[in-house]
Amino acid sequence: TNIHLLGVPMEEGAGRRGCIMGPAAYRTAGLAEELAALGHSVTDLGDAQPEATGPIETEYTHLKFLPEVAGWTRSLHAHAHALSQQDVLPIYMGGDHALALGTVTGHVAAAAELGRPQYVLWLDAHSDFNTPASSPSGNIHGMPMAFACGLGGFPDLLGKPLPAKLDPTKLCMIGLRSVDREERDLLQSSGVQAHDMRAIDEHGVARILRPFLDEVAQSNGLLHVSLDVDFIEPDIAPAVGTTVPGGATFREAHLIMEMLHDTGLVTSLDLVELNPFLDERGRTARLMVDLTASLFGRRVLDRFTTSY
Ligand code: DIR
Ligand code: MN
Ligand code: MN
Ligand code: MN
Repeated sequence: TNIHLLGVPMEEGAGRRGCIMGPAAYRTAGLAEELAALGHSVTDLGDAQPEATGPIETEYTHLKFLPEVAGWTRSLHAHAHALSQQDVLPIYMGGDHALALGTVTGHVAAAAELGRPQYVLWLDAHSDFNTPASSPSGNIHGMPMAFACGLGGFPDLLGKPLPAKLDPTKLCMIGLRSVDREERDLLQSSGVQAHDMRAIDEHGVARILRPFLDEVAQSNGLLHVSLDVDFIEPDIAPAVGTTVPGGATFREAHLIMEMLHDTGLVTSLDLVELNPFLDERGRTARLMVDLTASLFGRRVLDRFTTSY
């Protein structure tokens, strides 16, 4: 695979500072080298820059860093759209989860032009499905999927109308354990395929993920994966501003990545919310690199001779 890494040093969507250091931490942890060692061709495009914007109008005065987030959204939307027209697999090294305002909408727009369905797998403790009206915090990283699905009330973040909306029924979320009250109603009425941690407890990740991957394959879909550090249990992934106990275990997270690799369906990837300022000697950055390596083919044994 021809992998292109794009750094996204943004932190204005999150409630605390530090995600700006994420891309540097992934480089220090050896993301490019690990992927190259698996036989992939890897190009580091360096860091994206936000576009300059004027003030952004809104009636929702609690929205934080609106011009900064809008500048990133416009820039990343254009990057994602352009990258999806090359024969490459982009990895967006965040940066907070507001980066998905641009990456997901850019890939959805490009997929619509191709006439192929765009699917999104959202691995996160949070559904990030708030609108400006429902958000209790005003932190825009809690809103990107509502924006991508075209829900109302958003200011002009993109500088133009959404070229295409993400179909919420093609959005699968796994790992949920912190959803705000109004956000839950929006999520459920939109028809998102939402799976909370209890679903993992009761059924295991494989039984949850398999039907979604089958659906993507059968419809010849494109698949964007968005991996938030807080999807993982904070005991093993402490470097995130919004830890929530009861997250995915080491093996649950790796199994998802291994299954994704086996299908060959993934076409783009966000790595988000890593806050190196909160890390323990690079431990979380290394775990994120290892999970990405599993998604790109690292395994302990070749399994083609054994069926279970
Ligand atoms: C909360 C927290 N639902 C909010 N969201 C996120 O502020 O909207 N935390 N994404 O990481
Ligand atoms: Mn998130
Ligand atoms: Mn989260
Ligand atoms: Mn978040």
